[in-house]
Amino acid sequence: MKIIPHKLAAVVYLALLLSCNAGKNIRQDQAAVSDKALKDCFSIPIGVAVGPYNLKGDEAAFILKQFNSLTPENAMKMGPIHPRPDRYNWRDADSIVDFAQRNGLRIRGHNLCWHNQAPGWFFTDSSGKAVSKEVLLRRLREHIQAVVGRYKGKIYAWDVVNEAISDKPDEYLRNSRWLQICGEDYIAKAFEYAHEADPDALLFYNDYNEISPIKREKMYRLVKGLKDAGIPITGIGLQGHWAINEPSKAQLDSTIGRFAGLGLTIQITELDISVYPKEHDARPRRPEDADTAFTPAREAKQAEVYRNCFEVFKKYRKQISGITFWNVSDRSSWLDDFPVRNRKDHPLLFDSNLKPKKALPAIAQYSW
Ligand code: HAH
Repeated sequence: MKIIPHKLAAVVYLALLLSCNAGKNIRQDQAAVSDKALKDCFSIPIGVAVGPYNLKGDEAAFILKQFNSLTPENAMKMGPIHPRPDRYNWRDADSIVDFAQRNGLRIRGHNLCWHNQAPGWFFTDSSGKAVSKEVLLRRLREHIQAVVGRYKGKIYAWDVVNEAISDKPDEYLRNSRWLQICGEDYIAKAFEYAHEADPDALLFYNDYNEISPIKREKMYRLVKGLKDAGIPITGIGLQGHWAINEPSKAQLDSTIGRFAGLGLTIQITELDISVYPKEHDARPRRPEDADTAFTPAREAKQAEVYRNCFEVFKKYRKQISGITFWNVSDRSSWLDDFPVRNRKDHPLLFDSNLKPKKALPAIAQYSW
């Protein structure tokens, strides 16, 4: 067959045009996924942990675009908000609540009873001796009444008790001042006081390392015990402080699956994925800790862990009623100082310039 040059040119031109257009459509689809705000990818509240410093400048507008729920990272913890018996420090908490209210975001309160960041005065009398169970529970009730009462109707969910379970395999509850003085009653009491102060708020037990089968069973025992005893617990908070090497899909599936049948709602309350293999305790610096670059290999691995998590979250979408990220972007994260001080981490969906990382489209494909 004789090929006529200008006909060949036309065919080549047409083929090129078609393939370019096909490419353009794919690129447009990808852009559509990653341009879409995070909160608009999911039909449940998508939150972020903040301090007042996040609510100004470029981060304020960014938060409003990407998230529709706020958790005060520190401002409502016992120490910061109630530093002395006769003094509440409302300033930071109020500023976060005002920002959320002005802009129509929900608020998850964090937290009402914890062994950490709890001021020493709670547990001691004026001579420094440990107080009685009765005094400690009275102080807890007054504290919860004041904090929950102040934000009644504005905070839709509270982490009532945080991290009460021991990390030691053979120990059930953490050997905290709360446990030492009150026995395990303080946990149920905290829920009762919170319910009394705001009967409409959702009330959560919140903890970490939930993917460990041993800790998970202890959490199950605790929340099931509370529920069966008629204590007003409505949800379980899985913190979700994970890392480049965990969780596997199977680990996460069996974790969420374990809690799914309890008749409690589940929220992922503090999600981040460290680029360093998981370590649970603070430790001194080692030479390899100097290697903090966010390499393409780390980015790809992290995106895969995020992807796996959201694939499993989607499977349990009927049980999961909220997901909160623990900090706004890689500009600043609590993991920059934990478990190793001053080791830069990159655990979030957005980089230090607030630009989406590979993890964002990786999770957006599991929108619901
Ligand atoms: C969380 N603990 C706390 O709930 C939160 O209030 C704080 O701001 C940061 C993290 C997590 C945690 C852990 O994953 C391992 C050891 C201790 C604490």
